[in-house]
Amino acid sequence: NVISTVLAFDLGASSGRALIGQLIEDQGTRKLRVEEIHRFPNQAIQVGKHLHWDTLRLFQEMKEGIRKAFQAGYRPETLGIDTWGVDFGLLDANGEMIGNPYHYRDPHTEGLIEELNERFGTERLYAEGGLQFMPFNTIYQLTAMLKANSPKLDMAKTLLLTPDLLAYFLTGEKVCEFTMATTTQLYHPLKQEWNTELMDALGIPSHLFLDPIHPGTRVGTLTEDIQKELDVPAMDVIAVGTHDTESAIAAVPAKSDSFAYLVCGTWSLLGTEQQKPIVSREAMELSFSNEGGVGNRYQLLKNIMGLWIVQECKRDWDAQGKVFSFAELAKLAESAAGLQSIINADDARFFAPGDMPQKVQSFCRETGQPVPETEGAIIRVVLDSLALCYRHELTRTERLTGQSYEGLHMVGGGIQNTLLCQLTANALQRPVWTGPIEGSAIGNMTVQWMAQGHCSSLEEARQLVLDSFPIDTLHPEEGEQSSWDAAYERFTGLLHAKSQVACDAS
Ligand code: ADP
Ligand code: LRH
Repeated sequence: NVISTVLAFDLGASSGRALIGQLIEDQGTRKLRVEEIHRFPNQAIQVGKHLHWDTLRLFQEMKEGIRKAFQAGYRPETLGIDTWGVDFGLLDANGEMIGNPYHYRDPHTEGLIEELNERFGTERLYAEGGLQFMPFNTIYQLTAMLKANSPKLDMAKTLLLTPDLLAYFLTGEKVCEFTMATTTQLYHPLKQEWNTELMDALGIPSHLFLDPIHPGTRVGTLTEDIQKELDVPAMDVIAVGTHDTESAIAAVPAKSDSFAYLVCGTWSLLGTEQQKPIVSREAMELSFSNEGGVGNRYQLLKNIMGLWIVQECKRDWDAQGKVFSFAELAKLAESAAGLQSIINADDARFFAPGDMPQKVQSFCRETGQPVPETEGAIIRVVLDSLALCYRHELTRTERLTGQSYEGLHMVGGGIQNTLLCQLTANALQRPVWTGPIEGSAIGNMTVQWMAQGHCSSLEEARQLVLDSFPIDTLHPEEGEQSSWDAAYERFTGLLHAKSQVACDAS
């Protein structure tokens, strides 16, 4: 017995997908059923000196997803969109998009963290933005445009963050959803309002920003043109936790309200849920973010470079005709010797696209470690190092919250790399619980059910996920503790020797 059918679009930095979700009642118990309808690649496109998203292609693929959902016989009641954070499009006075949105890896923000810290003070920027200083935060992207005298900003009437922009293309309605707003570093997490004073000081036009709405708010209905084009009926678009990380955290099947998670995809986001932001000096020094989440929570988390490094190695080898799937790369890494060399995955060099295998090798060479030569050995270095980084950040999370976490919940596409999950359990010396893979899409769906009145709280939504999907438990392998402890010592030794993309204030 299907209670409700919804459509979720989850657009990550490496791929986008459309999933149908059904809330089902079976002999008194409610469960969730999910089916992937459409999947499409997402790629950065270099044009001249800039790196862009192909936003119109993504929109076209979303329309294809809607068409396919109806063709498959589904009649979704509502639709929700979540995407990666920080990026945006600008609209002119006629409501048309000005140019192509920049990709967050565009190098135009280089040096701006340091410049703004010097101008306004690191403490002030952290206290008023609550975010890890990442070069791509919206504040730096807009500052880069100002410094380049971009005429786009003079023309712009409205700034829409990516999921709001795509929702606008579907409905014609302009909104700004809260979880995305908190990734800009221009939203004051304690005052819960836009930081117009800082915008004025920077010269960023504050009239571009709309008042945030919260997850679960209706945006509007598919325009009549789109209904006609796709031959589908009217359907409401709901603003979910439109930042993909927040949707994924909403789907973490935690049983208690104190838990640690790792959202594992292009990025690794490791942290814990809080009722209030923590913008203490220590949080600043440990370089943690406070991102607005579903249910008015704050996510105290760390951005870790993540499987981006693996994606970029794969892209490099693909181009040379050495084509491996992610599963094959994980197999090769499994056969390679473990804990040989260690990298600091958050070293700034790994942030930019290109030459990734060589970057891993040169890090090892520069730090006097054995240089991995084969594909398997290179990936193994990356996965071992990520696992050590997770241990480091979990320890720091505990320091900040004063809590201790029994284990780590892992969600997202990256958990298909079971080697990484096992290495994480070994590095942490604690259990790791994996699932669901499509965390963001599922959190997107459950917020739609909250909006429809079928689900009353985040806790109920998480219970629904727990009842609906298999969760695997990985225990640390026996006899591994001392080698991981020794490797962790080596890892922490490496950390402060190198520049970090996260610009640790410590
Ligand atoms: P995003 O949403 O950021 O685009 P995903 O959550 O889809 O990313 O995760 C993509 C990552 O998951 C890839 O970079 C890859 O490393 C990993 N991955 C996906 N499928 C597999 C697989 N079958 N085996 C191992 N790793 C995989
Ligand atoms: C993960 C993510 C992360 C952001 C980054 C830009 O997809 O949304 O939370 O920091 O992309």
